[in-house]
Amino acid sequence: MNPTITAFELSPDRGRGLARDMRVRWALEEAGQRYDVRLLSFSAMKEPAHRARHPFGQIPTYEDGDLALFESGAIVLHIAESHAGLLPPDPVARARAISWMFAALNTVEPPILDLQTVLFLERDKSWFEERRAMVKDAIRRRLAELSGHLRDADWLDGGFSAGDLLMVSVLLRVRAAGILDEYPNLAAYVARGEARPAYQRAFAAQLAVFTAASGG
Ligand code: GTB
Repeated sequence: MNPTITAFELSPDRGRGLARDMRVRWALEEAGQRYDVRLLSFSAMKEPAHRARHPFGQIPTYEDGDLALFESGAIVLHIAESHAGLLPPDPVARARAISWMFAALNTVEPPILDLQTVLFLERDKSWFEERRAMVKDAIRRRLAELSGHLRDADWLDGGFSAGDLLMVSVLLRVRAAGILDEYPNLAAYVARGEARPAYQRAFAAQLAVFTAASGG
């Protein structure tokens, strides 16, 4: 039996890989693990059947036999721990790769999420321009630090790991705002992630869902 993940039936990003099922799909593709997908509408996500899997009524989830997981980071960590290729075998290198997973989700992603909130929910506020500038500066501070760490390396800490998978996924969410291109090494890092065959397969799979649901 393949594991089953959940994803948007009709993703608001029109299948451009920004919803968080993409990280899980990418990890599964890197691991060479086939998977099934249960597509959910926004209302189905809030039904008891889905809340039994996800207390907050969101996607993605992951089910494999008796195991049911939610939170994209926890799901990617589980996949990385149960397959070769996403975490180094050496315990020290492995712990460092896991640090990068948390850094992506807890340190780099929060200001990026703040910008989405400002752009989608706060445009009508009198303080919109000021708040947008503050949040963009907060993102720039983090990206400058990350850029300084990466320098001209291909990946954050040795070979490609689940830490890179999550960091690239997070950085992709800020590209449309034009900020990523201010840091050429980070833009190149993201492009390296996107060029991986596993990323390409995951992207094609979630785009196909949107294309089918929207009638092509
Ligand atoms: N911390 C959780 C995780 O990492 O798994 C957050 C999960 C989450 O935010 N899920 C979102 C969701 O289910 C989808 S990914 N939202 C529905 C709801 O809360 O009712 C967030 C997302 C949505 C849309 C875009 N987009 O259109 O670009 C990008 C990301």
